[in-house]
Amino acid sequence: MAVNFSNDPTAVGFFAPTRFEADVLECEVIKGEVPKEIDGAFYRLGWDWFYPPRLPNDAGPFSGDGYMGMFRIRNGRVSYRGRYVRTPRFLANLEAGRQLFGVYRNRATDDPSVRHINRTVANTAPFVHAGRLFALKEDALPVEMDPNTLETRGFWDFNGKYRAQTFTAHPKPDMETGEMICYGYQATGDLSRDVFVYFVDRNGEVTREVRFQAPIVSMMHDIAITPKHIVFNTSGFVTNPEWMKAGNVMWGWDPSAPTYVAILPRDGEGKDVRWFKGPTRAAVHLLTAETVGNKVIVETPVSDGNPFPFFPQMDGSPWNPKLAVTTLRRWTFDLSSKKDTWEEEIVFPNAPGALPRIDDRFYGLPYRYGFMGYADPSRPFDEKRAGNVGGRVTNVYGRFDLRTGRIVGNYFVGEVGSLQECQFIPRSRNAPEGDGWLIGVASNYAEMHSELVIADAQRLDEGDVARIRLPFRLNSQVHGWWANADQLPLV
Ligand code: V55
Ligand code: FE
Repeated sequence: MAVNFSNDPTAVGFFAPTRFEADVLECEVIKGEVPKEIDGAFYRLGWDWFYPPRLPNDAGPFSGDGYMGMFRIRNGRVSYRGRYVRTPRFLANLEAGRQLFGVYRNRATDDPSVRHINRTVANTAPFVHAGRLFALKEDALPVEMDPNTLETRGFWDFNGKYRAQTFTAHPKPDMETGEMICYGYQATGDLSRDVFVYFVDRNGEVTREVRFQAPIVSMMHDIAITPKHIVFNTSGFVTNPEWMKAGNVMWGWDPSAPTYVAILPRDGEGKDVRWFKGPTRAAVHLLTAETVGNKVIVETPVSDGNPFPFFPQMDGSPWNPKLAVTTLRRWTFDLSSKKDTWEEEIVFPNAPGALPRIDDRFYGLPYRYGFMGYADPSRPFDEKRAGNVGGRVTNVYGRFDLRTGRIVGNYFVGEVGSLQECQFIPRSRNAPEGDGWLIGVASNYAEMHSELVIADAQRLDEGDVARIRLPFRLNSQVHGWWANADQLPLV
């Protein structure tokens, strides 16, 4: 059976699979100069379907094969490498010459011959801790990859001390202690309400486990940490056995599902979790959080409805693009109050973005700045030349001052481009918060190739300091991670 994507309506333009692996020993710098101080690697993980989906109702961007890219930056020079993650699923498909796995997180839709094989695509977020590089997806354990060759090393279970069956795509590093705080939800199997939380020290040893149960089975994609607390949240993405039996992707959007937020004291046990309950929301990615006195304050992009059209509305209602729009909001939880509700305030009403970042050195610390790509309508946008993408795309990276509620500068990619998630590179180890560069990949629709852009995070309005041209189109990124050369054994 020949490989043929012509029946896959999502395999078009910049979203078409690339289906090749690449090494560019030195990339072309088409503008400016790559700062000599930068020494490290920008990893980017996303999807690239190697064989077409098995079933038409799959969640395309969330189910495609994991593909890791790496920009190694040193001495003003940049190299690029891209590799598929060699998951058990990828290898089983390669052996068969076709897609054996069915829809997103629903094993019953797989070919019976692979029901015993781990079905993760490891396509969501790169992460670096204790000198190791991981490709993460929240339905499985971390897949370790060689940080230089991007060879797949296999699942990592922390020497048997990590007991959950799943591992989040968004662990949090605590830069003060060198710890990693991570968790798995549906920890004891599909549709379980178990959440297992792990504290892993700077050497990669599990030091503590906390177990609790969520009130519902819902996507719990990200967490936020403060020096005192860990915040977990559910959303309108829910599931149930009947929904799964009908052959659906795991998540459906329930427009009536409440949002539950768990606050776990960092030194507490499962019984110390305090649950709050609020209206239907999707806060998929949390910017970060702070504990101020008796209050926990979380800052996060939020939508009131379903942000992902490939997860169907459970009640059969049409997907509402207006309710998918995010605004950056502040959620305040008062631990001294007996109420189980929280205050919600919209801080940035006009900057719809979904992939917020901070200066990574400030996870678990008081912070002031956020960085996020969003659609800025005041910038020119060549709708026609941007081709099939349609509508407003992410065209700027903004610097968000959470103290004043102002966007203090934004970087514009140009009128025929769009931007993927940015990462922050500190100028030096002890530079003040937000002093450094933003790095990210841009899609150039006019020439159908990708570019790597680097902008000064304190002077975003001045444009990029360097622009690197790839001689091809990169696969679609979900998330990235920046690792300084002192965090990994890089060559
Ligand atoms: C997200 C992405 C995923 C996933 C669950 O961005 C949540 C949120 C790319 O896969 O499986
Ligand atoms: Fe994510």
